[in-house]
Amino acid sequence: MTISDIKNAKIKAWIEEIEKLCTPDALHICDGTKEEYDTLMKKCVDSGLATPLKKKPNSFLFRSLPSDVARVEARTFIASRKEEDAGPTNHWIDPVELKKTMTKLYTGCMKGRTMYVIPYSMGPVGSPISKNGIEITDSEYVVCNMIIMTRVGKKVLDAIGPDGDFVPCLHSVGKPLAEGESDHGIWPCADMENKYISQFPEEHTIWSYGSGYGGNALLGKKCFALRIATVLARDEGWLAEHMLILKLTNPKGEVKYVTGAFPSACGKTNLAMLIPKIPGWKVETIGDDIAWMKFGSDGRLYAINPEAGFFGVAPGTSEKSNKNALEAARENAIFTNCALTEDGDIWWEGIGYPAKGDLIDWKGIKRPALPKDKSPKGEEFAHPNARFTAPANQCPCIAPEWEDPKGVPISAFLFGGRRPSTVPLVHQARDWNHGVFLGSIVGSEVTAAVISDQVGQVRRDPFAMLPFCGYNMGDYFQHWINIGKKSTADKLPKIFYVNWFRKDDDGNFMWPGYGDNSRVLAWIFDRCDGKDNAVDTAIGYMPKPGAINTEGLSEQDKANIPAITSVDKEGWLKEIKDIRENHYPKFGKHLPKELADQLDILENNLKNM
Ligand code: TSX
Ligand code: MN
Repeated sequence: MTISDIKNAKIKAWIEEIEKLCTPDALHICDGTKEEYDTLMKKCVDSGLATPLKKKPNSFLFRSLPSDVARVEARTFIASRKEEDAGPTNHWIDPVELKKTMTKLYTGCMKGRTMYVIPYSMGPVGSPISKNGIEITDSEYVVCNMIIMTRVGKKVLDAIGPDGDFVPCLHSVGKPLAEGESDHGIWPCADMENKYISQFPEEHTIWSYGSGYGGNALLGKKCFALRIATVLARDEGWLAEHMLILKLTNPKGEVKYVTGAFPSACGKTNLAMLIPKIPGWKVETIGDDIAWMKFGSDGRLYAINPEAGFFGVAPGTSEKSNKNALEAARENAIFTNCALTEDGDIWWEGIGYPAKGDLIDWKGIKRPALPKDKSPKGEEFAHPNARFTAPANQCPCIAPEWEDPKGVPISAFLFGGRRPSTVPLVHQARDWNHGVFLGSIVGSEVTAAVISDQVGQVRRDPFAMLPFCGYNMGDYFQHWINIGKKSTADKLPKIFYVNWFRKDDDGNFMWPGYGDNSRVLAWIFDRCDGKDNAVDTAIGYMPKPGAINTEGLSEQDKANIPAITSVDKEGWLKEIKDIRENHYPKFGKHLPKELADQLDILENNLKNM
């Protein structure tokens, strides 16, 4: 395509404006075809940025710089006119000041590079729940990832039409090249203090500069489908959530769809692709990261996965933890910051087998492999945030209807976190507002996987949205309360809190997790049918003794069930104190009264038990 194929005056004017500002050597309008993907990937291989993998057809390994390996929350900004609208959990910045600063950075920033224009759709093209974006970038890596992760091409320009809406997303790696200079195989990016991942919620616009990695650079994902989409969802009465989407089928062939929000390091992608342990049950994937949900005319919420691929954390992914993800990334995949084996395959810690011979680590250094699949902290061969990018339709357990433009009707929302104590295996909210309360208190134990002085403490991550809400999180809670008033209890999803991570006094996990979580999903499924499988407790509905299917569980796992399905009164009273003193006060007058009430109700229930 060329610029003359662009009939939408607003898009054309914007491209020309950015071209004038960034002064690239060339302009390329992306059509998302295989030929385009292959050409751009070859450019990456020729410039030394990508390595073709002999053992994985049409797959490539990239190594970033050590200074550009993850989302940078400290450089992520919500540029609303008023600071209060960004709220207590976001980094606010004045939009006028920010535009001045970033315009300076963008001036001439694409010298020596090609400016790519990526028309993309979040969600099936033409679905009433989908939205369109246009990303301008100077990174071939970004274009190739966007082709896997979203729907790219002329069909999107056609869907936007001559005067339709789109979210403008501007991205540059922030490394202009001098005359005749090339990257020489070095990942281009800017210094930390010049990185900006900026959302303009009032203008529905994204400006990103200085990072080429993941959510900082693939602007359809966290920046659009979450931060900007939460703002659109608030204004238009729907939900944009950091949730996986599952299809469950029981032995009778009945189907239900559930979505679930989990903080990082809880195994959300593993849950999305789970292989059930109970006979006759089937679990399929609709999405592993983001759900957009709108009310249908029947008063039910319908969800789409706005993405078309998986951008998953590689380390820890094995035949045992997630066979389906490995399968999805068998070919046509991009690997970032994984280790490279002598025979031209990738390797990472927790892949399930030791590597042989020498490995090239994520920093490009050749080192002898260890005789195990773990490495000491700081000496990993694959970066702990190394990624695979894989097309969703290559996942063996992808549900046939994953691209249905209507979306799938949702019966349940799951919330979860990594909680070694207090929070039981599963409990169900008594009503919508109680469920919103559970979402608002989501938290996860800080694991040793991140460098933090908070290891072992609970870090609150309400709705697993802490870094992804484009406006005041207190107002976001209120939006959730309001959504519950738009339908009736029989049609709204039932809300559950799950915890796969309870530990005993010796620090051993008390629940086998992984495929055995299907036992909990089955209980939830039956709850949604109103089956008499629960008891009413101080914290909500919990499994009746014997209601969790234990067929095939070990005796030890069976013996643990009473302890992880009972109410820990003292633990919950401590939890309430922490919420009252440390969590809810952050939101000030933006905290919905309904949530303060829920806290009082819970405290009363516990004191009366
Ligand atoms: O992803 C996980 N899930 C969800 C799976 C569908 N993980 C990995 C978390 C890090 C990303 C889990 N880890 C889960 C889980 O349900 N549970 C646990 C804790 C656990 C770890 C090991 C064992 C049992 C529980 N047992 C053995 O290794 C034998
Ligand atoms: Mn995510």
